[in-house]
Amino acid sequence: MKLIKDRIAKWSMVGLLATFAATSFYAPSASAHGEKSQAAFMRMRTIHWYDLNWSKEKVKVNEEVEITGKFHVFEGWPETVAEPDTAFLNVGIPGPVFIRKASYIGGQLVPRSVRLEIGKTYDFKVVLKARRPGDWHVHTMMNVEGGGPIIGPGKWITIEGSMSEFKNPVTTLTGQTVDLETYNEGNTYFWHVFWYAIGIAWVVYWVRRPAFLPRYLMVEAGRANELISAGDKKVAMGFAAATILIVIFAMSSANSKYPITIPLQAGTLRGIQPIEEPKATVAVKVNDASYRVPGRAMRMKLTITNNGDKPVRLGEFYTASVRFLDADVYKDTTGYPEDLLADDGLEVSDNSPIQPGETRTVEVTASDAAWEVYRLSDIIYDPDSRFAGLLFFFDDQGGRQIVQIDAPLIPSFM
Ligand SMILES: [Cu+2]
Repeated sequence: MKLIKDRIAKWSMVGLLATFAATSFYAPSASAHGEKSQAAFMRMRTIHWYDLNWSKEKVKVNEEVEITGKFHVFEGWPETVAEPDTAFLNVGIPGPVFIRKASYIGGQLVPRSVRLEIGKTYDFKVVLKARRPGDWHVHTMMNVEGGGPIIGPGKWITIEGSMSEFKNPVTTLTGQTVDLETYNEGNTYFWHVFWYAIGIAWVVYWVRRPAFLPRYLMVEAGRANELISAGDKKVAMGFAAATILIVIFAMSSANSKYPITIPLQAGTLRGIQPIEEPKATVAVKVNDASYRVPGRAMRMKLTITNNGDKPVRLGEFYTASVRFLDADVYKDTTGYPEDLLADDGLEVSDNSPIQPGETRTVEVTASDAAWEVYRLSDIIYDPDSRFAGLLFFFDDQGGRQIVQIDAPLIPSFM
């Protein structure tokens, strides 16, 4: 019996060690940072990011990268996400590996929160300046007050160089140029150390004498007054007076060194200009849409009517950052993140040009590993099985039409 116990103990120890070893060697490189775990239907039905462009994939410290693109605030915004009355255009990076030099929506600088309108499309630009060397997965994202972070597609950008070279100069309206990376650092240190030292000095003054037991007994014996001498009272007054004097003197000297200061600038920006995408002359009706469980594809039956004057073909279906393209019609040249781009993931039963005036019903299949990797397949766990996305149609002259679709998405198990 004892032998068996020993064996169990020994093997559990071995198992424990093996687990430790395995977990310490297992270091997956995270390629998505938060969005995968969010509800699939929310990612499909909140903000549609498109026409994204990254000016560079590799930069040196102090160099700038510009991310531009458009986003559409989906009409069927989910109930559980507060409307984007107060939203903030952010970037999703692990701390300030880049700093944000500027960000714009509709050409307006947006350092503060903005009010976005449901159903509208906006263009944006974010200018980042490289700070910390490494490979970083950079997302554009929108923070919605009462709703949470809405994460756009992430792209890997490499920064080379050394962080010690990083500079962040800014010229104030008082005419001096400072480096925000280090500005006021010494001053902050000085005052914190100074006051901390005074606090310590006060404590040390008292604990030179026995601190606890003898004092406790004296108080118990009703002789508390003898614990504080006249000299102690003078020292206490000295500390109190010095503290008040130093605060007043330091404050007035700070005021004379920095005579012009302003309060923090804040407040939501209203009246952000949306863009007008030309009204699509293609009309699409989603007859039904489904996805296999388990599986990596969704299928939909679309009735497409071309009301324009040029023949068009379906080139792309976008949903939740994932782009499914029909390689015969359209190729991406923007360097869209590989794991989100299905170069030839869109299959249309008949994708010959749809002539002006023609109506055609087609079976469309969007399939790619991304459907599973980015857990859009997890819509099976969502309380609202509806999807939304954008369809991009192209005519033979390179003209593009964007049609938004939105319909229930029904699972099929057999
Ligand atoms: Cu990421």
